[in-house]
Amino acid sequence: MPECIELNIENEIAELWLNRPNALNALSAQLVGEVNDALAEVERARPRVFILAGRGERAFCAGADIKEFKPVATTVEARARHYSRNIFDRIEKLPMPTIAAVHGYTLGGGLELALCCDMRIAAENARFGFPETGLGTFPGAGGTQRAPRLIGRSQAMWMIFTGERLNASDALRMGLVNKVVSTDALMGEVCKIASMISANAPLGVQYAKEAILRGEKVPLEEGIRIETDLNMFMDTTDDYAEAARAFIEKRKPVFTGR
Ligand code: CO8
Repeated sequence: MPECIELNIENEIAELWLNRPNALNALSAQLVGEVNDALAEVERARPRVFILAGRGERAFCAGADIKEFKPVATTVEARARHYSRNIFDRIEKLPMPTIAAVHGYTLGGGLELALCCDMRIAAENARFGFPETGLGTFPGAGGTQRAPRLIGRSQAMWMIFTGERLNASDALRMGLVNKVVSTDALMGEVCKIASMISANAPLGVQYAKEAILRGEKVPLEEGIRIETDLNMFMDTTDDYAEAARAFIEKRKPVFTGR
């Protein structure tokens, strides 16, 4: 049984909870290992939506476990350590929509985890920052790449160079999060969004995500070709026909994911 996380998959919605509230959900080696195992389970179960959240009142995640920090002698050892942390890329590559439900401290590797998700919904008490440069390093789990792509180079540089913490309304203004809700309402809001997504055609949602992610890496013209190819496939699906039938019959469509 995992000790540092919880994974619940119900009604095709997966909730992965970081669960070390006494350490503000810091990313210990054990927690990272358990997240890796949980992601394998999510990849196998293929839920419609994946939610990442943190237990306890004070933090989504306060970043790497500083108590486990150990300098290494060579970059060869450092490289081995980096590859053991592939949870970041793995979350980004999940085929279903992913939502980070963030509250309290969301720092360093915790913010980098949230940046791997497709959407971020924040509680009013959320506080965001990259403290790494004050710890003798810099964000190395995607922060220097994903933050500028999301909020722009200059804002990301400001956050990374200064380590200053943003509150939830600053984060919303910058586009770091999609929405801010009261702290008590956080999980209710995230579950509502997850239900809205899972009421839509599964293949429509999945291929939309694929088109967006693949399109980001190529020039617009090629992106349009990717979109067209995936979109033409949609026209052949049962759910496309079902949606038109349901519209004419004035009822809600029943999607099967085929
Ligand atoms: N690592 C380990 N333990 C932590 C961490 C952490 N990052 N953050 C908090 N804790 C522990 C504290 O040690 C304390 O434990 P204890 O009660 O046993 O002393 C408990 O959580 C509560 O914390 P505080 O008493 O410090 O609470 P405060 O309200 O005084 O302060 C802060 C809250 C401001 C969040 C403070 O705890 C803090 O500054 N924490 C460190 C935040 C930080 O610098 N994080 C970035 C680390 S670098 C990073 O994330 C790089 C990511 C690389 C990728 C990693 C992949 C695995």
